[in-house]
Amino acid sequence: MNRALLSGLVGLSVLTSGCAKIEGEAGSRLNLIKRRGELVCGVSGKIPGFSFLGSDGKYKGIDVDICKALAAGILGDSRKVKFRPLTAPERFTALQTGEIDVLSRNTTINLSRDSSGGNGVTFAPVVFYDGQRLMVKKSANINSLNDLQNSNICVGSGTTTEQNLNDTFQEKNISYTPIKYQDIDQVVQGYLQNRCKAMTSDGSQLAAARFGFSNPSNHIILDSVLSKEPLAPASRGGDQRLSDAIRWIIYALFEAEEQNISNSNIQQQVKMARSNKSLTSLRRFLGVDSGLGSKLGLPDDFVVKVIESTGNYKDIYEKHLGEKSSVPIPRGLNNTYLNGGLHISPPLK
Ligand SMILES: N[C@@H](CCC(=O)N[C@@H](CS)C(=O)NCC(=O)O)C(=O)O
Repeated sequence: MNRALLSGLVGLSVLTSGCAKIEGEAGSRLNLIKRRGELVCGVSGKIPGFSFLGSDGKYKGIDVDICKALAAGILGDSRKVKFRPLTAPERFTALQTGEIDVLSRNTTINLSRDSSGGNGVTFAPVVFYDGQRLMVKKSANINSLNDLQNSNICVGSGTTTEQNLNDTFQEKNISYTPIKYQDIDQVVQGYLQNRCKAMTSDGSQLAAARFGFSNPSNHIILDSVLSKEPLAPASRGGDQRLSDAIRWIIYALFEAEEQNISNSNIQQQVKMARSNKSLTSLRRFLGVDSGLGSKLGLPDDFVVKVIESTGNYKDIYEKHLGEKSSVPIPRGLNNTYLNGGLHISPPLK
């Protein structure tokens, strides 16, 4: 091959690989979200404490605040988010077709959903550790799963709940009939109208549903936990730029709790970091010294924007599921690892 042609080809291949990288970045949905100036987040909208459409027309809950934190981190403004209510069977299609950018909807990570041979989505860190349980009427005198022999059980379709129910009851040789519904409201109605002896879902959803009943104390949630339900946001598979940004914004919520940086002291922390050069890791975390944000395609002060708007993970939890909230759920596994829970962030370095 002649030398000029060869060097031309080498030059072209360098160019092509350079271009491919740039194209990869440009092709990320992260850039689309930035150009659009809005994040589209899929939520349930029917679970108090997680995502619930209030009478003021606004969505509230921890799943909603995760969306707001993502909008603050990516776009610098937590108000730049649009919510799409989705049922369980609709949620993955909405992600795959690009109708939503992020799914933040009490969704369990499992192998089938995460793998490219399954739903081909990428999960973010777990934001709520849950487990499947069953709720029954006190008057029914049911104390254990065995008491549910030959019963109808109300369950949502297209959920892990459906499969776990089958696995557990088959293993224990308890025969039952699943009565399937599209969403939690229908599951609740089926149960309250006595079409089923029990309803089953993630423990958090049962607790949230029970708070809405006229006589919550007439219903008990059985002790048995049928499964692990680690709930996490998700984005479409194969878009590392977007999934990295989502992952590290969520980690920042855990890290800020660990460092006691909350929405009530974030401005003081920024001031302190700016005025003291020796606070190197704080300066890095808060973007006073640049570097971390740009690696993710985010502004260097993305952590500040997030904490200013939603607070850290504890702030979010207390607001929606804390003792004084309308759906109090003890933190348990959803505490920081420093307090015996499972939430931990790798170093933001
Ligand atoms: N975490 C489970 C179940 C979540 C779920 O969507 N449950 C059903 C009821 S069993 C539901 O519709 N929940 C209320 C909602 O999300 O609107 C999953 O990811 O499959």
